Amino acid sequence: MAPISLESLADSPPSYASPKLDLHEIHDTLVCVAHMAGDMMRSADPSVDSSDTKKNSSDRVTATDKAVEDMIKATVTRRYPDIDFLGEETSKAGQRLGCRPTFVCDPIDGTLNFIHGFPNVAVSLALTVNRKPVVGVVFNPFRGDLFTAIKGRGALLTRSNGNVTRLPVRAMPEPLLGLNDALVALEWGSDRSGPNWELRTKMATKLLTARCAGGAMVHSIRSSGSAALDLCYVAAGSVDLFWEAGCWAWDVCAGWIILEEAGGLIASANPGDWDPTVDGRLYLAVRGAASGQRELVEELWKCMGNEKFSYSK
Ligand code: LIP
Repeated sequence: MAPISLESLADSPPSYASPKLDLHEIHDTLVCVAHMAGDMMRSADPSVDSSDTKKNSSDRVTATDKAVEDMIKATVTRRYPDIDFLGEETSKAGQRLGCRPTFVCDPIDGTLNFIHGFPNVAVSLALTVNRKPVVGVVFNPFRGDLFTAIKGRGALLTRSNGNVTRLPVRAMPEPLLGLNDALVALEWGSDRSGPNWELRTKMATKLLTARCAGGAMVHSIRSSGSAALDLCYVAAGSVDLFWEAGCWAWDVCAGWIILEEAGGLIASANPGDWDPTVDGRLYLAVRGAASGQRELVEELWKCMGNEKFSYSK
């Protein structure tokens, strides 16, 4: 199939007119759009001062978040007018992900990193059908890492030099031996008080604490500031587990299919649920491995005791 050019995306009439979705073509379009978004991010000059706050001082948005989403929405809805669109910056309060084919977009995942110049930032684009992701594209323009997946076709990492690696990076990933041997990703979110915050901080302490003092003594914790990239790092196999609650479908949708296609598993951040939804705001992702995936989930759930996160959807 001929690659899609930027010019054809800007000018072409809608190409989607039947219920049959060409996932490869949609994938190529999303890759193209992700590069356009990356150019906008790289040429922006964001700062803490020029960003706006949303819910509080740690929940921020920039003019670039909005401009990138406007560009993405205009481009994909012109080309695929029959596909719905759900984006972080343009969604209405309470808007739910439906069963119809839907583009799910986070124009800049890692906005705090973006405004501080910390180069762990990505545009995250997915197509969902029946509320499940079937195409995912996560692109970090500052590192040049492009993570992609199509359902049933595996997951790839394309580097800025053009090298393409099938995920996970290790063809034979090591077995998972338990939390004590794991590198764990978790994020802090912007809600910094209340029961969810207490559970998050208590768990961080428990995961890090020595086993002789009642903890799990994980190798360490990483907080990259982008849930989309965290999922990609688990897909790559460079992080063993990602435990996160409170973020939204646009943060996780693309990374979810990339992780699944790399042999990873997603359970709920709350104990007992092996079948979470992309908009359920509760995620526990484990890398691909020949053994130990479910045991690692059970071990983390056990660390939570009787406590659970509680979020409205
Ligand atoms: C952010 C996430 C981050 C999470 C934040 C927020 P944004 O997305 O990716 O990992 O901790 O709560 O949702 O706001 O930068 O698109």
